[in-house]
Amino acid sequence: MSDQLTNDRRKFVKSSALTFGGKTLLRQVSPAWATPEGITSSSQNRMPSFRDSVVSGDTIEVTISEESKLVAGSAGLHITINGSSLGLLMRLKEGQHVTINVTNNLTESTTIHWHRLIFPYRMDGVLGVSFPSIAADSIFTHEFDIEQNGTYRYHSHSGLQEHLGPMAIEPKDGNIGADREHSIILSDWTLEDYHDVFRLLKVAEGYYNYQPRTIDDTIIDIKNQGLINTVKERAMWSSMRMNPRGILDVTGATYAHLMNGRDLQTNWTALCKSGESVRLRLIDGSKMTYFDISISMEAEYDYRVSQTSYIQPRISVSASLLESERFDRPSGVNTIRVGLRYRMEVFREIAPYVGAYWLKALGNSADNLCSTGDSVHETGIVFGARA
Ligand SMILES: [Cu+2]
Repeated sequence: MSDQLTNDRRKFVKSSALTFGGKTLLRQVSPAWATPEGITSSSQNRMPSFRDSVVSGDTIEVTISEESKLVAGSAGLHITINGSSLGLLMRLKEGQHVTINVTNNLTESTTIHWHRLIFPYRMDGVLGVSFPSIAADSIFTHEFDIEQNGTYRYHSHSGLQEHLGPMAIEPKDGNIGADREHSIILSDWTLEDYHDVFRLLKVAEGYYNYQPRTIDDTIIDIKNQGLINTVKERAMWSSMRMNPRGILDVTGATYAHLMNGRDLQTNWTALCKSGESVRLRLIDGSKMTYFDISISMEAEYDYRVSQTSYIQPRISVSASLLESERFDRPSGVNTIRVGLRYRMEVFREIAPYVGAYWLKALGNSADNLCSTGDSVHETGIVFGARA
């Protein structure tokens, strides 16, 4: 994201225009609400580029249909909400009363469950618990008071249906505490029919697990913790009839992992201006994936030493945002990297640089490196050209 950061307004507009160009080609992949610009206090009321994908107000119309969509380079059938498989971005306000009319255009019944919202249970679409389902070709009206604020999602609670969408609820005073905000849905998507996936798992639970332990791992474990401990540990897992590497039944063997509907090749980008405060609304909309989120921040300063050359001290910090003790990943700072570069602006467009850096791993990242016998420090030389 930091490469996109610039305080040059012209560049900002230019890069947005380029992304818009790309978006026309990939319209089907990413929902219209996931613009690189996000939502700012000034765009909030106009919302020009979002078309109808960002909705607010007291009455919201939702239509559920089935359409062919392009995801991760392949077309497949998706259940969509108002034309998008990642739904509408509903921007609501704490204290308001909202009416949401859900029209089911599918040939089967569906539901919409408002995840973690506090309201009368009969309004919540949890099939068979609080709700009978919305039959094909019919409309259900959800009506409730909004009693909380924050980031939420809504999703189907019927069979293996996968449609979902984001919901951002502003506090009563309308202050979201940032100049700009981006909603980010992380999800997983397979081209296989979910009923096939389900059947294959019933036939062989490790069907999508391509990384079970091998004899090599046993040899490494014996080296690291001794024969007795290795045997004890293996016995513990087998007494539980579990595979220590089988935490997720469905893996990247069939899933494409998506950020706002885009895969690694088409990559979602967020733009911000220098000096802005930014709020990220992160939503795990996956069926079966834990996402490890980390963020890296860079700061640099230019000291001019002559007409054409600069010395540039820089620091970058990378930190995990999500804590997942189960996987030994506490949140916090993972690495700190400090460096110094020397840059020559010989040509107007391109400035070659050379520099050195020193990196230190901290916390859990350092522990992981220690356990494999690697160093927690790293030094290196960098060179390149700044365009
Ligand atoms: Cu839920």
